[in-house]
Amino acid sequence: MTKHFRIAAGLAVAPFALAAASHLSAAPPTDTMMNEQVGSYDWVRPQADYIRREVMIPMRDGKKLFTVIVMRKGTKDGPILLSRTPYNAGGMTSRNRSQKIEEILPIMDADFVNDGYIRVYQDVRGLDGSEGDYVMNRPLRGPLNKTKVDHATDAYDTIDWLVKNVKESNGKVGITGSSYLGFTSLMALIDPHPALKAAVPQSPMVDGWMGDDWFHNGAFRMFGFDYDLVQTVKKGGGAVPKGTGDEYQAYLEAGSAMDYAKAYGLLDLPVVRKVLEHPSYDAWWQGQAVDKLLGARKLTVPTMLVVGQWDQEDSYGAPAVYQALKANGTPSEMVSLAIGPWRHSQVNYEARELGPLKWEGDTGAQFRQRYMKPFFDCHLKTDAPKCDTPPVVTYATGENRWEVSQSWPAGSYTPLYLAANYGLSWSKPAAGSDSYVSDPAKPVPLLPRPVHMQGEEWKTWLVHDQRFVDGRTDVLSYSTGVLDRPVHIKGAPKVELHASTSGQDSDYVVKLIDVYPQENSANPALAGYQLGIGIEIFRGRYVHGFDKPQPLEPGKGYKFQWSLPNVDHVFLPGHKIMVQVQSSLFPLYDRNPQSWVSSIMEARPSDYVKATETVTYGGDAASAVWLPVAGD
Ligand code: PG9
Repeated sequence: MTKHFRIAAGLAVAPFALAAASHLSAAPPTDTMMNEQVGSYDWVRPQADYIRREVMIPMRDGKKLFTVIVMRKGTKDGPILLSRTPYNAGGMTSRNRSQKIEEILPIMDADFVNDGYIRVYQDVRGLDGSEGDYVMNRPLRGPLNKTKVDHATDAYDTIDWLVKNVKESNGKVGITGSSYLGFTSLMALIDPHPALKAAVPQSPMVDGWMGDDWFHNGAFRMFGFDYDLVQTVKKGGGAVPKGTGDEYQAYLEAGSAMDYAKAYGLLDLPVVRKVLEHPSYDAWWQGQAVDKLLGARKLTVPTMLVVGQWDQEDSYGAPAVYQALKANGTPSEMVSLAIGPWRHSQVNYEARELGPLKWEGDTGAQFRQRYMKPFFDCHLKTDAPKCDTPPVVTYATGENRWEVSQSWPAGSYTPLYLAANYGLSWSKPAAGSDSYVSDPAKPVPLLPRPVHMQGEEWKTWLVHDQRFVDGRTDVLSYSTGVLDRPVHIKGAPKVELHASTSGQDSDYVVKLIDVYPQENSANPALAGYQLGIGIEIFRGRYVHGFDKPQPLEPGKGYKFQWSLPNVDHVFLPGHKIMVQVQSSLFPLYDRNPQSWVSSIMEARPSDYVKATETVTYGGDAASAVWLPVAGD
């Protein structure tokens, strides 16, 4: 060690030695072989700018739920903002193990805790630090749940304990969170605690069969098994161990959902067996539909429903609850809707862009500060400001601006008809048809291969350039000419597809696409871009009803009708509108064998057959996409 370093080292050691000596003398001598592992360490230091408490809150059945309470030091008379999560409340409130409150909480919380709010996160029953049995999306007490507890009672008991035991609170509670946390927020609205004064469910899971997470219009999302393996296994859980290859190939080689579950040992998971046992929209699924549960009740807690228009996981739930509540006469003062330019849950993160699309600023922060927090403030604060929550607030993508509407949908449905020569026409065209061969051995990919749905691709696949399917003979593409005026749509486009199959079952996927001008010097990445504005599937066997799957008669024409996700979008002049029709979207959805099997979950390799699909237009079988055109 050089002389210089030694002195420096000596100097460096001296203060430590002095400091240590002042403490060490108080401690017993440390012999060299004592066990050096200590029991615990409190990472929240005295210098922290916040208070963080971990408590076990007793539920009515005696089970205790792990709950973390965080607030800035000095908070008093504060509203409580509660989230009930299956994703580890302890971890969600200890990011970076910082001494600064803004650093340990999710970024959406900063505005709230810096304005006197008390933030509370709780592990749902049976997961992480909470006691009890875990049941995925635990149904409401009743025919599907014979126990005395569910997310409504657990929320009630939690709120009751909080307002009685958190001395810094003003006795008023709001509830929020995205996806599963949006689901638990909605469930808290059933027989709510009187202290619950406002709710903002974001991208809530509402109906797992109709359009949230597990199925869309009957087509099954096999990647849900990965989620099951993560969420319902105490030891060894995680993504299904199919390696790092092309997921398109992995799922194709596995075969049906049952074959896939067997190949990866998933049948031991009750939640996997439940889904395999309930492929159709039966009483088990219908009984869990939260839009139906809430639509049958009077809403007593002001609620702002939030969703992203490119939400790849739960685009169905929030608009469905909104429509169900409006249908039962719930006034705008009690229920409002917000749709932003976001992927799943992006409302709670930085949202300046999505894929190649760039917005006017951070639309997540804009929404939270301009609409979400004022909504909570006016219902939760002591000496609250007046409520002026807009009935519907949406971000008009294309023109990239927030706008308020008095109702939703906010456009009048206008048919855009499929026409000859792969055209689209605002007036009914002459009759005709186009055909393609759908081959389950070569399904249309969700994304360019190799497909990886575990990573970043998963967040943005809905805005991926659709040109990657160019040239596929099993994808029909219809287009308008270049638009000479904007076409502004505000609502859920509705598909009316007249089609027949040579098989006995078929899936149909329709994509509504915004085609950008071929040249774009301002942003070359968008030159000619084909941006999905809505992509949705319909499983043909349910054409007579989602609870009664029936074979299709080969060669017979059917009218298939379903909705695309809710959007506020402007097709600008110079752009084109495109509609694509295909019969698979793989491996997002399991393949339709196209021969008749009682349950596609258990289709055998020999059941998968090619089929010729025929799409008709004009005349009495005029396929169209009905666009909710706003009268700007
Ligand atoms: N979409 C996720 C999920 C919700 C509910 C059930 C299963 C999955 C989520 O992001 O929580």
